[in-house]
Parts: sequence; C-alpha cells; structure tokens
Amino acid sequence: MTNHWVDIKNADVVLIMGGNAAEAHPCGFKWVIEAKHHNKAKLVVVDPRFTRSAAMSDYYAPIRAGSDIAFLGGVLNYLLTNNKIQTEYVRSYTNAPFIVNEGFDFQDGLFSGYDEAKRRYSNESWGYEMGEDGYAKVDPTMEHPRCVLQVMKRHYSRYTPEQVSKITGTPVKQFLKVCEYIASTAQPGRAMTILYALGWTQHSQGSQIIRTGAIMQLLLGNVGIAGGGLNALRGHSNIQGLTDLGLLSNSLPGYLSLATDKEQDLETYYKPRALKPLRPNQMSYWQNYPKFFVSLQKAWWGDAATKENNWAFDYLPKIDKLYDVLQAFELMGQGKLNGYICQGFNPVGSFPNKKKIIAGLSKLKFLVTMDPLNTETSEFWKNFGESNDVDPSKIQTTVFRLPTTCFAEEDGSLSNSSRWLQWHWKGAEAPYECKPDIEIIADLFSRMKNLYLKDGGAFSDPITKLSWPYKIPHSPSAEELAKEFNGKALADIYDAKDPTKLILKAGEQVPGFGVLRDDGSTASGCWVYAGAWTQAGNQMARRDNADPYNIGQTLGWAWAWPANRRVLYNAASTDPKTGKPWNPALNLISWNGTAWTGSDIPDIRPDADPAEENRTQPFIMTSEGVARLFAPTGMAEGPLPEHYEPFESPFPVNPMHPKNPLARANPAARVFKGDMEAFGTAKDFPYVATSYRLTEHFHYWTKNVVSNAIIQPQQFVEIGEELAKAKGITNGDMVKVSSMRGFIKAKCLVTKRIPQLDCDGMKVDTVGLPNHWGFVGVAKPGFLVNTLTPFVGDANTQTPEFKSFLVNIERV
Ligand SMILES: Nc1nc2c(c(=O)[nH]1)N[C@H]1C(S)=C(S)[C@@H](COP(=O)(O)OP(=O)(O)OC[C@H]3O[C@@H](n4cnc5c(=O)[nH]c(N)nc54)[C@H](O)[C@@H]3O)O[C@H]1N2
Ligand SMILES: Nc1nc2c(c(=O)[nH]1)N[C@H]1C(S)=C(S)[C@@H](COP(=O)(O)OP(=O)(O)OC[C@H]3O[C@@H](n4cnc5c(=O)[nH]c(N)nc54)[C@H](O)[C@@H]3O)O[C@H]1N2
Ligand SMILES: [Mo]
Repeated sequence: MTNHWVDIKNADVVLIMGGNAAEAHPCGFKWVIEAKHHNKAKLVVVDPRFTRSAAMSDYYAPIRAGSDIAFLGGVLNYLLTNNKIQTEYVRSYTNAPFIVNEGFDFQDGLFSGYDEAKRRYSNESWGYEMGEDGYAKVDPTMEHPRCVLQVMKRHYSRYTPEQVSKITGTPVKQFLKVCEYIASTAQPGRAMTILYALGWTQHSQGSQIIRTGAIMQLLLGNVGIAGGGLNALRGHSNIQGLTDLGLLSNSLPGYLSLATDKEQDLETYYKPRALKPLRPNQMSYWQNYPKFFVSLQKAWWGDAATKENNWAFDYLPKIDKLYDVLQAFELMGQGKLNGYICQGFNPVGSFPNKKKIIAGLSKLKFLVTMDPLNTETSEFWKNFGESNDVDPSKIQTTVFRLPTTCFAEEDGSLSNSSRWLQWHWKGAEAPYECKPDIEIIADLFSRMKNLYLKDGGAFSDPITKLSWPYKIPHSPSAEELAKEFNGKALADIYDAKDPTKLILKAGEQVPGFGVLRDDGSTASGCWVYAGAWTQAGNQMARRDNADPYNIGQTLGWAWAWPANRRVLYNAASTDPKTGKPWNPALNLISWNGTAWTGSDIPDIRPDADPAEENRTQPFIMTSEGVARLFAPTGMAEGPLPEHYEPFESPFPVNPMHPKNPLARANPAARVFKGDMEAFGTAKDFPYVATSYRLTEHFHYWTKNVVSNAIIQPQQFVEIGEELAKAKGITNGDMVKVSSMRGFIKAKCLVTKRIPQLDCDGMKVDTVGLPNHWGFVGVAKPGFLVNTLTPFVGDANTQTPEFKSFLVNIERV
C-alpha cells in the first residue's frame, strides 16, 4: 500500500477493482464502510462477478476477466480528452513534461526494440532526450509533441468507449458512469483510493494492469494524499514481510537485488542500481545503494566482509535467470533439480497445472516439507482421485515431513499491507514435536557448517564464515533477529557534515537508515527496517493510538517502514509553489517557512524549500524525482501499458491489433518449451474461467478445521443463468469442468451474480471456481482447481495467470 488501512476512511471515492475486499479482507473492509458513513464516499466495484464487495457498493460494473488494461486505458483516454486531470500536480510531480527519445515507437501492438526470437524487448529506444547539461529534457508547457503527456494522449486515444466495451463486455453506459465517478476526484480536495489484489496481479500482464491504475491515480493527483493511493491488499498476514526481506530468488532484503552473472564485480553491480539524478537537485535516493548493500553484507558476514574482499560480494550467488516457482518446477520436470525444501508452501494445491507440478515432484530424489499440517504436496505420490497423475509404485522420491509451529506459538513481528511492523507475543506452546521454522533452519545450518568444517568442500566460505552471533546457536530468538534487521554501529559514527560530532557509539542500534555507511562501520540486515528496534527499544511493540490530526495518522502505533512514514510520497499532497496541502482538512505535511511539519514523516528533504528553483521533488526513489507515467526502464513489455489478451481467451486475435498475431497475448511473457501448445482455444474450451476465495476458508489450511469444513464442506463451481440454460444445468447438479490440462468434478451453483457479457456481439460466459479444497483434511475430499490452470506468468513477476483461462463445462 502507498497509504494504509485506516486512511481508507478519508477517501471520497473507493474503487475496488481486481479484488474482493469484503470477502478476502473483511477486517480491513470496515474502513470502506467508515468512508461511506462518515465521508459520504461512493464505493465503485468493477469485477466479473457481483461479489460481496459489490453488494455493498454504490455502483457496480461487470468486466471480462483479463481485460482491465482496456478498461483503464479507456479511463485514461476519458480523463485526457475531457481535461479531467489535476494539471499542476501532473506538471510538477510526474514525468508528463519529460521529452521522449526520437527513436521510441509503437506499431501494430509492439513497442520499438522487440526481438521476436527471444520474446524480449531491448529498452534502449525508450529513454528520454538528454540535454548537453547531462540532464533529461523537459517541456513545462507539456505541449512538445514528444513529451510524455502528448505521447500518452496519442497512445490512449485508441481506447474509445466503444472499443473498451467491445473488449471488456462492459456496456458503454456503465463504463462511462464509472469514468464519471473516477473523474470527480481530479480536483484538489477530492480523493480516490484504489483497493486491488489478485484480480489485477494474477494475469500474464498483471504488473501493467497495476501500472495503468497508478497512471490513472497520478493524472488525478491522487497519489501521496490522504484518502488516495494505490493500495495492494496483501494476502498472507506477513506476505508484505516476505517481499521486504527479499525472499524471492532474485531479491535481497530491502528491495536490493542479486547480481546477474554479467555483473561479476562490485562496480558493475552498483552501476545500474545507484543511479545518478536525471534532473538537477533531485535526490535519486538509490544513490545510497552501496550504504545499504555494505551494511547488509556486514550483518551477514561480519568481520569476514572487508573492503579488500569487496565486502564479500563473491559470497553471493550470481543469477543467470529468474528462479521463480514456475522455473523451479520446469527444472524439476527436466530432471535438473533433484531436492526441494518446501517450507509453508503447498504447490500441488496452489500452483498451476497440477499434473506438471506432480510430474516435477515425482522426479525428485527428496522432498522436505516444513508445515504444521499435512498437505497435498507431502502426499503427492498418493494418486488421489481420477486424474491418474502418478503411479505410486514407480515414485522414488523420499518425503521428509518436519512439523512446524505456527505464528500464534511464537514471538515475532508481522508486516501488514500498510507496511506496519506489529510485534506479537506467543499465545500458546506448540503441540507434540513441532519446532519453530527458525530452529529447524538454524539446526540445518549448523549441521551443514560442521560438515564443511570437517570434510571441506568447494568454496565453503559463504557458509563457514556466516556471522552467527546468537545466544543459542540452534535457536536464534525473534528479538535477536529483529535487532539484526534494524542494524547497529560497528564503530563510533560521526556526523557526515560535522566530523567532530559523535552521533552513535559502537554497538548502539541505528536510529534509521540515514546513518548507514558504505565503509563497513555499520551493519543492517534490512535497511528499510532500520528504525524498528532502536536504542529506545522495540518500536514494533508500541501501542499508542493517539491521532492528533484526527485523520487516522497514529504514528505511535507500531512502526511503519520506511522511517515510520505512513503515506508514501506525502510531499505530493502539497501545492508545489507554496508547500501548503491541496486539502487543508487532510494535512499530511506542509511547509511552515523553514521546515516540513504535519501528521506524517515528510517524504522529502527536510529543508527542501518550495521557493527553490528545481527543488527536490517527492518521488525520491526515481532518478527523475517525479513519478513515471511513462517508464523508460523496469517493465518487460513496454513503457506504457497496452491491452493484450490472456494466453487463453475467447478472442482469436487481440481486438486492438487484429492483424498482428505476435501482439495477441503479452509478447514478452515467458512461455516454456512445449507450454505454448498446451494452451487451449475457444473451439474446445469456450468459457472464461476465473478462480477466487471465500471468507469461510483460508486457502487449503481451514479444510483441516471441522467448523470451517461444516460451513463450506465441498468444492463447487458457479455459473450464470444464461450458461446454465444453454447447457441444461440446474442448481445442485454435478458438473465436469475441463481445460487443456485436465478436469475437475464438482457441484454447480447457478447464480444471477455472474452476468453473461456481450463483447461486440460475442456472448462471453464466465465459470467461477472457488479455490479451497483438495484431498487432505476433514472437508469432503475431491479435486484441486489448479488441475485446470495454465503454466504461464506475468512477464515481470511470473505470478501465474490464475484469473483468466478457458474451460468447458458439462453436466455429469
Ligand atoms: N477468507 C480468506 N481471505 C483471504 C484468503 C483466503 O484464502 N481466504 N487469502 C489471502 C490471500 S493469500 C490473498 S493473495 C488475498 C486475495 O484477495 P483478492 O484478490 O481480493 O481475492 P480473490 O478472491 O482471489 O480475487 C478477487 C476478485 O478478483 C476478481 N477478478 C478475477 N479476474 C478479474 C479481472 O480480470 N479483473 C477484475 N477487475 N477482477 C477480476 C474475482 O472475481 C474476485 O472477486 O486474500 C487474502 N485473504
Ligand atoms: N487457482 C488459483 N491458485 C492460487 C491462487 C488463486 O487465486 N487461484 N492464489 C495464489 C495465492 S495469492 C497464494 S498466496 C497461494 C497460497 O498457496 P500456499 O502458500 O501454497 O498455500 P497455503 O495453504 O496458504 O499455505 C501453505 C502452507 O503453509 C502452512 N503454514 C502456516 N503457518 C506456517 C508456519 O508458521 N510455518 C510453516 N512452515 N508453515 C506454515 C500451512 O499449514 C499450509 O499448509 O495460492 C496461489 N494459488
Ligand atoms: Mo496470496
């Protein structure tokens, strides 16, 4: 979230699109109700289904799954042609005035720089025109034909309401009504928040859907303000913590990244990461990358990370490709990966194309599951049901099951969607032989280290020299780890501007990332968490809910990264000329003549006077200092979002580019060899399927709980009345739903809540698949929804396309 849960109450319009907060985030959804009651906010829901969120809305519009870029592209066109943008905000705080290179082009659905053989873009032609002073050129009038605003106007002019309706199936009138609600927030003093989750992320173009939402919010001046923002409602209670701590194959803690195999020395590694500012006076905060990186290496390897060995840079692996979950199972299937530690993860249930997942597991020599529960994954070899995925007599895989505790049986902190780190205390002892995850991993580590010390081995330094300063080596405590993430001074630290002024003594906890150094004198395991456990103690355990401005800004409650800031980019909530809030009633920060003060921690240089020419801008993490409407780097499939069809869709061509087959689905998405042929077509699988959650279950855990199993006992699928009639299906019938990858059988619920859509004369029906059951647990054993889903992911994140694919349905 750019903002936070409580802040939702400050919104004038709440757009829930690509999520179903009432169902999947029922506690947080109360702030939507607060906004409605106390702020007269309008709730607008856009979803293929009339959901529990829609039931509480002021306006609902249906949409075909997988077509959100077309919808939002149409909104951008509406805003740009009707001048419903907050012009001064856009001029000062976005890259709308930046001039794009002459070489940039977009033709037939493809941007310049496409390599068809590699299915990959080179982004060389997507940059800005550079001036002789070394800075990017801008045109503050935003009239230059190649400035970002004009490039965008041309790009989105193709998304007319009629074209949007053809692609999305949303009737023109309903689409325009949603545009009106959205456009009503283009003025200072009105705010819209967007709440989204998997309905946006789980698509082959998910990242670009989210970007389109962000672009829309920027044009409206809704980013950085109270009641605004782009708010990802995260999933598992600590999944925000997972990304913060870098638990992805290409990440390091604090959004640092692993080096690629082309970056074998430290200087080459820093170059694309510690970027110089593209405009005068801008902070380009990532210039501090070396401080965060060296501090991380010191936290991990202590005295073994020295200036001479480049802070142990060689101890880190260099990656040749992304090792995401799809990649791991692809490699397993090829026999190139033969051991797998599966910690708190049930891929047989949760990853696409169950047959392919099971085929991969079947080739392993060993599988370790660490879980409080028994799972489908630990029993993959059982060949449950009718799908005949495995022959148990031929499986050689040894499965080790290590029972773990769960969060209620441990101390620790959870990072929620608001970026708040909230400390929690153990509520009960774990039963039986369960051990905390930390203890299992720590024990595994010490045994491996001892083996290396005893027997030697190739390049064992990264393991034998790992710093391990915990009181009980086989069981580090949550407190010790939290202090390590925060970081401490390894030597006396003096003020950078006044070298006589001692600011921190050796051994003291750092107060924040501002004091981190790149000379080895500080350590910090996750720079964005610096400030969470300072000399003043555990900030995550704070429980002061004082709200002095009465707008939900409780800076004394827990601790938020970065720097306890609650609304990111909050300097954009002020008029660039005066530094006074656009909306004085919702004061995040304002300029008092000498400093920035207010209800939040300023997201700008503390003494950045608005009167200064070229003063520091609020988007300090970009090298431009402003937000990117047009992204010259960072996106796999182009600098501006464009509609592509899901890999399986009822449209044989992309209606935006009917003549170019290369531009049908995301041209930069990674498709493994053989998987392109495994996509189905509308001839055999004429219906759009989408999968989702129910309040009554949490994934595949609660089917182990009797009470949950009683309320939602078994798999069902949902279809609309038109489709039911066409197929002769009545409510309660057993049906078989099949895709190119297999089939499931389930009870069918016929509902008015899934409307049939009309896409330019083509009738589109949706099959809804709640995704909570399997063959382990106390609920009725049966099929897994992910038998049906395709093995393809988003081009940037590799999040699987769970939300739009093709199926057939028949009564059995
Ligand atoms: N009770 C309960 N709560 C949960 C969970 C749970 O299992 N049970 N899981 C948690 C986790 S891990 C997560 S990640 C979150 C997920 O939270 P959500 O993303 O809100 O949950 P989903 O139900 O997967 O999907 C949301 C909605 O997206 C819609 N949708 C599908 N395709 C599209 C599309 O193309 N466009 C648009 N606009 N909408 C589409 C679906 O119809 C559905 O209503 O929930 C969390 N909360
Ligand atoms: N078709 C389809 N598939 C989906 C989705 C969808 O919308 N549609 N959503 C996707 C999403 S967003 C998610 S997050 C995934 C979830 O997929 P998974 O993470 O694979 O599934 P879960 O059942 O949430 O959790 C896995 C296991 O973690 C265990 N666990 C709980 N607490 C602890 C602990 O403290 N330690 C350890 N070691 N284990 C613990 C649980 O018992 C459970 O067995 O599913 C994905 N799959
Ligand atoms: Mo999730």
